[in-house]
Amino acid sequence: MEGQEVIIILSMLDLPMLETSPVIYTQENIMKFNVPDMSCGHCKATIETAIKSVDETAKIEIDLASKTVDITSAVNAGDFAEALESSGYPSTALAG
Ligand SMILES: [Cu+2]
Repeated sequence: MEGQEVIIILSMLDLPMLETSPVIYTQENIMKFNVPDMSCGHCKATIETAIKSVDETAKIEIDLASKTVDITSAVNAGDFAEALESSGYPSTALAG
């Protein structure tokens, strides 16, 4: 009797989690950063490596002329900003 009750309670808890977790964790956002110290292809490679260390599947677009980095990922912008900073490239988040 007690064992059956535990199984019923667990299955009630599991169902909503299975339905909601894919929605929460696969939501991707496009984040824009200004990286003022980025000036050449070597900087670009270092920045790409830093971003990939946070999210291997992130989509990255780097424009050296405007010193902007666009990242498409489900990971928070703050995590990328931290990785950029620790690889020597402080950044500012840009709107849109
Ligand atoms: Cu450089």
